[in-house]
Amino acid sequence: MAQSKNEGIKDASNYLRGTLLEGLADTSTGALSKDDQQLTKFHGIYQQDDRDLRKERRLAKLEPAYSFMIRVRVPGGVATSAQWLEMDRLAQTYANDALKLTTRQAFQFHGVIKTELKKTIYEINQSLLDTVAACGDVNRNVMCNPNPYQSKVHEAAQDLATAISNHLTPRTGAYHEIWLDDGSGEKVKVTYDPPILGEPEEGEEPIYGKHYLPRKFKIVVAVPPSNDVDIYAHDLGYIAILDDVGENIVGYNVTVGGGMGMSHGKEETFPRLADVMGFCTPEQALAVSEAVVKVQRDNGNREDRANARLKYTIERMGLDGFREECEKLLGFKLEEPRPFEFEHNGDRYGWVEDHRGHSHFTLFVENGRVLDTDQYPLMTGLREIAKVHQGDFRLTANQNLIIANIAPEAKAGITALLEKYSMIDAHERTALRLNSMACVALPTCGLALAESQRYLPDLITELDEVIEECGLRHDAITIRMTGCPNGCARPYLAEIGFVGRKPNTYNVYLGAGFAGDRLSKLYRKSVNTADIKDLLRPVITDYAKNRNEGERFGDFVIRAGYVMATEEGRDFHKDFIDPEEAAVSA
Ligand code: SRM
Ligand code: SF4
Repeated sequence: MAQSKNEGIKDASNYLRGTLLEGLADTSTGALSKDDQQLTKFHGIYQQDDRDLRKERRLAKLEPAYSFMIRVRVPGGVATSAQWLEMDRLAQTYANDALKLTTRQAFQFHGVIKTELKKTIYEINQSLLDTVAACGDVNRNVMCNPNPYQSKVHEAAQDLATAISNHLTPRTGAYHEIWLDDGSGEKVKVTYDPPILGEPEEGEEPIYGKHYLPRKFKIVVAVPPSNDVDIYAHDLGYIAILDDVGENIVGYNVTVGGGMGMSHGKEETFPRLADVMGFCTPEQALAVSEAVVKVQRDNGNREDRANARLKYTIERMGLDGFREECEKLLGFKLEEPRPFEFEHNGDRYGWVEDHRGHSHFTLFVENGRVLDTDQYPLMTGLREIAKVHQGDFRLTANQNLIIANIAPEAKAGITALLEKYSMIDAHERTALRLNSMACVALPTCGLALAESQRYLPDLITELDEVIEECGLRHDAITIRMTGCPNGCARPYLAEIGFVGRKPNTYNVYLGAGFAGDRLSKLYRKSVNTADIKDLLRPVITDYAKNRNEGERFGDFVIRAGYVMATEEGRDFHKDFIDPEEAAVSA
């Protein structure tokens, strides 16, 4: 099989330059060339068009309403108040007056037009955030639990996330040349601290080489018992192992080969949970990230992008074979993994105080959408807080926001603003809604088959009736929706998952682990939105009546026989209990 088209585009791009400068200068269209659209992803930019307007524009013989989505990297999700204010300003100035907090602790702007793209990227960088490698076949934003109240341990985990992010950032000068050129002609300095393993690749990219990775790559650092970052969904993960007193990180269990994406009807594609590969010390952790990236670089499938993620490389090489290749590069062996336990993958809302007396407020932001409405001026409220807040903001992997590190003397002022803008009780909702997540989908996502963030809130309102009837208001059940099977809101790790098939039609999945440690299973195919509530009512009612003490919804639906447990990603599509076949054989 020939190399995939994207490999040719990377090869010809001169380290991600392509014809981007020419394309940006062309004012005859709001779009970029097809090949350049692939390259902009490495710069954190996606060309999109407003799908709500497609038909109208076609009829009017106009080109689609092109604009760009920009993703801003925020390692570990930590942003200063100044950075928040700047993101807010850019959203009002160049984007669609809204900020999206993503499922990977990043900011997204939607609706930036081509002629404003360069200015926007330049101004993002002025705020000391950037967009390079927010997308593309490289390591993306590195995630970390945003739990500042565990300060010492968390600080070390956060430092590792930042160090990995820096170490694996592409070194091409293209980003600076295209977006940050201030006319000085200054070259970007290439440094690696610690130095890279083995011989550097030729050219401008000592780690990635000219062809970068075969596919996207995602890394996370997690501190148990919180798995709010969904470590098992990542290509590479670090599980912090603490000393006996729980105050220091003695090392990390290393996980590899997680991922969510699949395609409907293609059983050779499947979500997969990461495996625990070994244990490394904090000093070895950075080198491990480089080794894993390089083994994937050299062994990942470059012919078929649907089979190119690390999860498929590991399926092919086997975990032991993959580990051996990493160890060859590292020059040492990984130790046996240490025991650990995760308890949940959701967020905890409201106030928490740390040992220094600093307070942290976790704010429920439904589906990560920060915008003003007549009823709820959330964006204005957060702007007012950012103007006075001396601590920081932390984006969670569940699309929520922590207003973190509030000194005792500042708490009353922040509380007053939270009250004034109705944020203080944003989490006075059912636990179902508080544990919900939806991807962007329509109208911007070019891959969406159905609605997601514009629909899930309404569906939850319907399901809340059942939840209240059953007395489950305070019982957390994770519920997630995506507009297609790519899995951007990690729906296969939710106890109830909806995955779009076509407008108003979803596959329904049940039975994932509450701690994000077991994949779900298909419960019903192609359910119309009008039927979802009636489909789930008996299952939720059964759970309320017949669950064991402390039993989670995801465990119950397996025990009660609604779905079989998914033990391995490669078995994700097996054991679907087809209701029609079951009815015939009964
Ligand atoms: Fe995603 C593609 C949005 C997290 C798996 N994702 C896309 C694109 C860029 C569509 C495209 O390629 O044209 C979406 C842009 C929509 C828009 O208008 O904004 C998109 N993904 C998102 C975000 C914004 C969803 C959200 O509502 O928060 C998340 C941004 C994360 C970030 O800050 O970097 C987002 N995407 C994820 C996750 C979750 C995660 O990483 O924890 C996954 C599943 C995990 C994984 O990677 O396996 C995910 N996105 C995908 C895939 C399928 C990858 C695969 O291996 O098959 C695609 C499509 C692709 O890559 O071909 C995709
Ligand atoms: Fe788009 Fe699909 Fe990702 Fe949702 S899951 S944002 S519809 S690619």
